[in-house]
Amino acid sequence: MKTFYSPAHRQHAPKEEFEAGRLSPAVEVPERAERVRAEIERRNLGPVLPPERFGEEPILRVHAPAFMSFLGTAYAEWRKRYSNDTADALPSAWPARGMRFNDSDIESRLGSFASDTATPIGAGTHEAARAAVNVILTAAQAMQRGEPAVFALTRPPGHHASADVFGGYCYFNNVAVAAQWLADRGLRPAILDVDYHHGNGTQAIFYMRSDVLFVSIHADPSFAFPHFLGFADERGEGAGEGFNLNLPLRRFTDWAAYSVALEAALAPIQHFSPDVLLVSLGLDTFEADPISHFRLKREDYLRMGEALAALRRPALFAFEGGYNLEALGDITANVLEGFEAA
Ligand code: OKP
Ligand code: ZN
Repeated sequence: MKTFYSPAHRQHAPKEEFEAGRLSPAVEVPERAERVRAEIERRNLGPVLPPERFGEEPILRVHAPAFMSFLGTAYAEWRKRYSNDTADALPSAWPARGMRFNDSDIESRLGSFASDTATPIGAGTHEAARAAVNVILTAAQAMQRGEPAVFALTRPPGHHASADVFGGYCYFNNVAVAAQWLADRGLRPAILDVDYHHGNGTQAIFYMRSDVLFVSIHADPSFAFPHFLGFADERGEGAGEGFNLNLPLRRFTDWAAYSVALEAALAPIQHFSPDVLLVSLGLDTFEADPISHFRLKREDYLRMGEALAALRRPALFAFEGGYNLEALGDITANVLEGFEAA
């Protein structure tokens, strides 16, 4: 299987996030993607290829123009405001209930476009996020040209970003941009999100639509991030009713329970009959993930790949979360290898 990868991701190297009442070391770090690339090379899973450049247009099919230009200039504006300070841009105030919308300065823009305090914007964040989109669009183009399966090693991740909100370590929604790009070319995409956290951004982008199916298996938002979306009763709206499926699971879910949910997710996907399955491949369901609470083991990721292959559909895998640096390469490659072996 071909892997698409750009070293530009390294330009996004957050040091800290504000979380659980304190500044703590960032977990969404460059080493994540480097570990995965190293393991793909070590196992000879296939060529690792650079992205082509796609420009802004495919991003603007999903993201709002004001959001797009905000991400382009946010860090420069932040530096101008706090010129003697080298810290990354992080919001500290939001237009909560009862307040007015305002986006006249960088502080109000950060509060208007951000959903959390864990998603810093640094000097190279925009460049890296744009490269991730180019990586997944190059992968989508390979699918359009008949590739049966590809891996987009996207970093930063994307599934928490909506049309005009960034957060949860995500800036542009890589998978949503790719799904839209494929739909614009007459292909029928379905998205399966297996990250530990609900893909609230992807859900929001396609919630009113019947042309893109979104299915997500994740930790129940009644105890897990993103807290405010991802419940089982969210089934889509208007034309999109019935085209959104959430399968929230309890803490400490292991493969026995997870595989039941996975089968429940695959049935509607098979029924939708997609031309391309996009997998938001988060690896933070692993038993030793430092920020998550499921209990999948290394070999379970082989089974996951095999289960996805049973759909007999072309598949685009896109890297999302997963924070155990030591295991990350192994469990990611296991999914891809399980898929190819089946
Ligand atoms: C991004 B991805 C938990 C705080 C979580 C943000 C998590 C973002 C996950 N106490 N903070 O879906 O892996
Ligand atoms: Zn996650």
